[in-house]
Amino acid sequence: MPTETRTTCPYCGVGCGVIATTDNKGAVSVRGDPDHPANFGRLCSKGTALAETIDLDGRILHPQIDGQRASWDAALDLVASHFTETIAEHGPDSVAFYVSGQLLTEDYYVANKLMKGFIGSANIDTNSRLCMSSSVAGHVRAFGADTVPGAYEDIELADLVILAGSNLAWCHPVIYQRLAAAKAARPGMKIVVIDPRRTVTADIADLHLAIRPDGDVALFMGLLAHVAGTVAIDQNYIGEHTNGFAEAFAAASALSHSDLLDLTGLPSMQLRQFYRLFAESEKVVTCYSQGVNQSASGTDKVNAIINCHLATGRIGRPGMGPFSLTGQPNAMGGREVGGLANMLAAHMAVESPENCDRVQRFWQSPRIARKPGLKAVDMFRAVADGRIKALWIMATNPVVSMPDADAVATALAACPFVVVSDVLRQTDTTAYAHVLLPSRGWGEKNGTVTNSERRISRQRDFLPSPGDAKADWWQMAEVGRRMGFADTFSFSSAAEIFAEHAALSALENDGSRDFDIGAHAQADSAAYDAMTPFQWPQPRHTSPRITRFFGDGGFFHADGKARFVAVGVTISDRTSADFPFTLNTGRIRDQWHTMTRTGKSARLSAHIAEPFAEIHPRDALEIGVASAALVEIESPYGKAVVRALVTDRQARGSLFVPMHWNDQFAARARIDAVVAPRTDPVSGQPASKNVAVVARPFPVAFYGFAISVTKPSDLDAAYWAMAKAEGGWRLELGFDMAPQDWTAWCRRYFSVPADIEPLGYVDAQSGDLRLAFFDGDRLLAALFVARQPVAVARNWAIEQLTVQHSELARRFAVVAGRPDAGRMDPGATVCSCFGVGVNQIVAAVHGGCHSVETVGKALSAGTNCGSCRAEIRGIIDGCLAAAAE
Ligand SMILES: Nc1nc2c(c(=O)[nH]1)N[C@H]1C(S)=C(S)[C@@H](COP(=O)(O)OP(=O)(O)OC[C@H]3O[C@@H](n4cnc5c(=O)[nH]c(N)nc54)[C@H](O)[C@@H]3O)O[C@H]1N2
Ligand SMILES: Nc1nc2c(c(=O)[nH]1)N[C@H]1C(S)=C(S)[C@@H](COP(=O)(O)OP(=O)(O)OC[C@H]3O[C@@H](n4cnc5c(=O)[nH]c(N)nc54)[C@H](O)[C@@H]3O)O[C@H]1N2
Ligand code: SF4
Ligand SMILES: [Mo]
Repeated sequence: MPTETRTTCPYCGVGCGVIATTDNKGAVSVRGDPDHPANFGRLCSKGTALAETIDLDGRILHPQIDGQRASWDAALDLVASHFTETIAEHGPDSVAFYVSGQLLTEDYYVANKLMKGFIGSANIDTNSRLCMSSSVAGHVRAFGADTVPGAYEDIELADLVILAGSNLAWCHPVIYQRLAAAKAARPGMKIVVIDPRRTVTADIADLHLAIRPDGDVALFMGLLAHVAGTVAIDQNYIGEHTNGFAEAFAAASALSHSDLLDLTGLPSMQLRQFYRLFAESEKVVTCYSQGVNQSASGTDKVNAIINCHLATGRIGRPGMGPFSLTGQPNAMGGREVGGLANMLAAHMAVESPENCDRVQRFWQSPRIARKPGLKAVDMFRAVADGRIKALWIMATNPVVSMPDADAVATALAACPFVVVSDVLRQTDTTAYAHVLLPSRGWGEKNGTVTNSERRISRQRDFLPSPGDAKADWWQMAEVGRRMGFADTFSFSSAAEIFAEHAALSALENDGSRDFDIGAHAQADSAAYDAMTPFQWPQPRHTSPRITRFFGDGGFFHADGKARFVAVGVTISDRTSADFPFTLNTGRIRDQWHTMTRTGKSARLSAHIAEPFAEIHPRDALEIGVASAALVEIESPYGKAVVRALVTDRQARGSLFVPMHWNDQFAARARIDAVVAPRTDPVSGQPASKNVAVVARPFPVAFYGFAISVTKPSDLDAAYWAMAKAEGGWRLELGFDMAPQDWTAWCRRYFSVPADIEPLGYVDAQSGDLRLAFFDGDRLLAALFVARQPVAVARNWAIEQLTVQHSELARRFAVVAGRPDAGRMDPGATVCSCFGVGVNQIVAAVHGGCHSVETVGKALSAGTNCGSCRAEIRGIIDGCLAAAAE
C-alpha cells in the first residue's frame, strides 16, 4: 500500500504543504496539500520537482575526519574536545556557529541554547543575516519586536499590492499565483512593482517603477510627505498609537520634488501616479524582499515603508499592512529561537538583563550571553584574523553565498578547526571541513518550520535515513552532552525540543512579548505528530485562528506605541570611472541558492542552464560584448565569467547575475567572489544588490557546446558551465586555444572508450567542428565547436542522449547539429513540468492559441504548477505584437 505523509516544502518561505506518497517499491511522488492554508494544493516548479532531488547521489553518508571515514563517537568527541579546549584557552568568544534558515526550529533551538546558555557566547549567526536581518531590525525599531503583522489572505484582499524589491513570480511563486488569481477575479485590484529590472513579476503590474538602485528610501519618504497632505492620513491612529511622526515627516518633506526625481530616477508622472494610487486605496499591502533588505540602506528602506503604513493606520487589518516576505523555509523559525547574534531567545533581546536572567533561569544554565555576538560578515572577518579559532557551519554554503566569498574561503582554509554539517559530500564549503558530519535531509528529518505569515507547520520524515546520517539537533545535543552538559542536552526527540521552546515562549509572558506559543508547551509526541499548521501567537488555552497584529495598536515598545523612524537618504551610487556598472544579484525561477538540490533535477536545470549577466543592449554595444558572448565581471574583490544576456529588461548601467552558480557547476561564476562585503550599518546585512564593477568581453578562440552521458570533472577549458540533463550532462565551453587533439579531449573528459571512433567533420576554413561518439545506437557524447557562440538547438541536442540512433541519417543529424526533416526543435524550456519549449509555444500562438489557457489546452504548458504562466503570457504578447507590426 502506498503511504502518504503530510509535510512542508523545504524551499521558500511561502511554506507550502506537500503530500509525499511512497509506493511499495519506495518510489516517491509529491503533490500540493489541498488542506494547507499557505497553498491550498498549489505547488511551484521547484516543489513539483522535489521527488527528483532526493536521490542519494553525492550524499555524505558517514562522518569524516580530515577526509577519512570515522565513527560518530570519534567525530563528536573530537568536536566536543576541540571546542572545550579552545574555550578554556581563549574564552567563549573564540568559537562560533554559523547556521541557517534551512535548519528546522528544533535544530536551531538546540544550537542557540548550546552557544548562548552553555558556551556563554552570542557568536551564533545565520545566513538569515544575508536575508532577513534588515527586516528584523526595521520591525524592532518600529514595533519594538520582530513582528510580521499580516497574513497571506491580506494580499488577496488588498485593492493595491506593492511589490518592492521582490521578484514574486520566481521567488514566491505560490503567493504570486494567489495574487494573480485574486487580480483575475477582481480586475480593479492594482499591482505596483518596484524593481530596477523589468522582471517577469513586472509583467502582471499596472505600474512598474524601474527605480534607480537603492532609490527606495527616497521614494517612500516622498510618499510619506505626500500622504500627509491627503485624507489618507490617520491622525487618530498616529496620535493614539505612535511616536515620532513629526520628525519623520520633517525629514521626508525636506526632499524637494526634483530631489525625488533625481534620487529615484523615475519620471514625475510615474511618481505622482504611484503616490495617488497609495493615497486613494485604503486596502494596501506592501510586500518587500531582497531588493529592500540586501542594501546598505536596507533597514531604512523597511522603516520608510512602515512609516507610510503607520501614518495611514493601514496595518493589521484585513487587506492592509507592510509584509516582509521571508526567503528560506525557516527564516522565521530561526528568528523565533534567537538564531541571530543580536537576539537571545524566543524574541527576547540580548541587551536586556531581565531577559538574560529569565532565559538563564529557564535553561538552568551555568552562564548566559549578555552582549550581542558577531554578525556574519564580521564573524568571517574574525575567523580570518584568528579571533575565532573553531567554527561549526550547518546547512549553509558560505563559500558561495557570503559576500567577498574568496576571502571567506581563505579564512576557512586558515581556521584551525572547521566543522561542517551538510547533506552533500562535495560543496565549495565542505572542502574546508576538518570534520564533516552527515545530516538528514528533507524527507528524512522531523520538526517544524515557520513561514512568512507566522504559520508553523510540520516537516515529517517519510524516507529512511541514509547511511549514518543524523538530525542536526542530535549532532548539536551530542556535542553539548560531551562538553559536560549531559542533563540539559538529553533530548530524545524533536517533539521534546519543540515543547521546551514553546514553554520558554510562554514563560512570564503576559502578552508583553509577541512570540507566544504556550498552547503547545505540553504537547507530547502524539500531539506533535498530529500537529496541523497554525499561526502564532497561540498562547495557552487558545485555539488556532488567523492572527494579525497592531490593528488597534498594542506595540511592543515599553509605552505600547510604534515609532516612526526619521530616515534620511544616503549616497547610493557606488560606481566610478574604474568600476562603472552596478552589479545586482539574485535568483532565477528553477534554481535554489547554491544548487546543491535543484541542480540534481534535469527538469529544473532546463529552464536556465548557464550563469548569465543581464545587460542592456546599448551597454553591451559600448563595451563590445556581443549577444551570447562571454563577459568578465570584476570588482576590487574578485572576478567572474558568465554568458551575456543582452536585454532591454535590464536598466542601463546595471548588470544582473544570479547567485546560484558555484565551483561545482561552472569554472568561475561564483558571483559572491565579486560582491563587496559592504553592510547595512543597523542590521549588518550585506548590500548584495548594489556593487560597483567593471565588465568587459571575455574573449575565447573557440566556443563549445557538449552533451555527455557521464559527468565530466576537472575540465580543462577557459570557460565551462555544466547542467544536469535527461540522460546525462550538458556543457557550455570556451577555449583560449584549440586543444592538440579534440578527439582525445572528448575521450578524456567524456570518458569515451578508446575503441569508439567519432563520427564528425571539421571545417578547416571556419574552424567549425562536430564530433559525436556512438556506442551502437546510443549516443555517448557530442561536441560542437565554433568561433562564434555555438548555434546548435540545445534541447533537441539533449534529447539525442535518450533516443536510439539506429538509422545512419539520425546519427548524421546529430553531427549536423539540427533536427532531421519532420522533427522540430522545441527551443529553450519554458514549462519545466511538461518540458515545453519556446518554439512550441510560438507555433501554438501562430496556430491560433492567443491566451495562456488555450496554449495550456494545446500543449499542457502552464497547467500543472503554473510557475511559467507569466512567461507564456509574455511570449503570446510578443508574438501578437510582432504580428500587428
Ligand atoms: N527560485 C527561487 N526562489 C527562491 C529562492 C531561490 O534561491 N530560488 N530563494 C529564497 C530566498 S532565501 C529568498 S531571500 C527569496 C528572495 O526573493 P526576492 O527578493 O524576490 O529575490 P531576488 O532575486 O534576490 O531579488 C528581488 C529583486 O530585487 C531587485 N532589486 C535589486 N536592487 C533593488 C533596489 O535597489 N530596489 C528595489 N526595489 N529592488 C531592487 C532585483 O532586481 C530583483 O529582481 O527567494 C526565495 N525563493
Ligand atoms: N550575491 C548574493 N548572495 C546572496 C544572496 C543574493 O541575493 N545575492 N542571497 C542571500 C540569501 S537571501 C540567502 S538565504 C543565502 C543562501 O545561501 P546558502 O545558505 O549558502 O545556500 P544553500 O545552497 O541553501 O545552502 C544550504 C546548504 O545546506 C545543505 N543542506 C540542505 N539540507 C540540509 C539539512 O537538512 N541539514 C544540513 N546540515 N545541511 C543541509 C545544502 O546541501 C547546502 O550545502 O545566500 C545569500 N547570498
Ligand atoms: S512556492 Fe514553491 S518553493 Fe515555495 S514553498 Fe511553495 S512549492 Fe515550495
Ligand atoms: Mo534568503
